[in-house]
Amino acid sequence: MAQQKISLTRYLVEQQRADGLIPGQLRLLLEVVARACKSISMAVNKGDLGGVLGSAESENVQGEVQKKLDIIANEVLIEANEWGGHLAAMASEEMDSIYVVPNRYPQGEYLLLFDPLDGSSNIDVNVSIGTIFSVLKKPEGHPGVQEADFLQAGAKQVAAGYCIYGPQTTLVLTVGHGVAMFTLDREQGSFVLTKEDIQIPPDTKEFSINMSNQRHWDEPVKRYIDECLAGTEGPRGKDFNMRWIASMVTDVHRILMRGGIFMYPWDKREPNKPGKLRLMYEANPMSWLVEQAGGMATNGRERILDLQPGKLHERVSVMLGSKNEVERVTRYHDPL
Ligand code: AHM
Ligand code: MG
Repeated sequence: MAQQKISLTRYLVEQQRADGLIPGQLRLLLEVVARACKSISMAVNKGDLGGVLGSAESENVQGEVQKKLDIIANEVLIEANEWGGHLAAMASEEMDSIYVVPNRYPQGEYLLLFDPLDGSSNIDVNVSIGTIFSVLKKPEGHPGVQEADFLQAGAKQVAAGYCIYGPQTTLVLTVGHGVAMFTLDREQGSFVLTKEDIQIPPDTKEFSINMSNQRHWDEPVKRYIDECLAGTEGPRGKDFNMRWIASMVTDVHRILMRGGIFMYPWDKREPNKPGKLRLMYEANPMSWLVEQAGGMATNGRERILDLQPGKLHERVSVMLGSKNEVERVTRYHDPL
């Protein structure tokens, strides 16, 4: 790292100048999202002292009980983003339908999607959680904005990232030119560039999956994990380690930092549901970040970023991380 600290603002301005990749409106959007993440980070840090822990006694559209912090984070992101003129609408894992920017504010050309607080089950036990976000452009050709405008494949994203609230608060971002990481300097109140051009090693000896679901998996996933578990005696000829934080955002962050494979596959308990994780708020932004870092992301059969969403809250099976491992488990899904 150079001696001089590079703030998120400076990084974005320099990217904008260098290749025009970040139009002014998008830069504003990303700065506003980062500011919202700072506020969420402060709420998370306060914990019990801020009265923010525990359940809110409400359910989201997916029938999951919402935590107070899920709702707080959702409100912070909406309030921060609705007035700047850069957005047409937002969609969130915690809201039934899209939130159109109110008429009293100018309408922008971007659409913002987010999982305001990923890893909700970890909130009350002081384990790292985070915000995941994805940015799309509103399709042209019609006035106003509707839910169908959001139903774009992940390959159409113009920015994606996440912010982790852990021992450090870190923001990880791509605008299609590699992956950069920023760490929140709490004294200065600004995000400082701490890693650029993050690369996921193609091979790994670490997998991340909820092993308690093993008996429900499909054969290809069972085979892949069985072979990892067989260690030096098995076909892989090496020992594997396992990590499962149960916050996708943090499990994927570990993979971006040191490699590994993360999987949340389809399972037999709910045969008609394609998976647990959400395509538009979790899988798409994480898949783009992983691909931008030289990794791979599939649903076992197809590239996640090529999937055409049929609805806003669509779910998907997810396998992502070190390229050679994701390639392998995807190959195991091929019909003979
Ligand atoms: P959330 O968005 O409600 O927090 O749910 C998604 C989370 C992911 O972060 C994580 O990978 C998974 O659910 C954990 O699932 P499990 O409870 O099976 O460990
Ligand atoms: Mg989530």
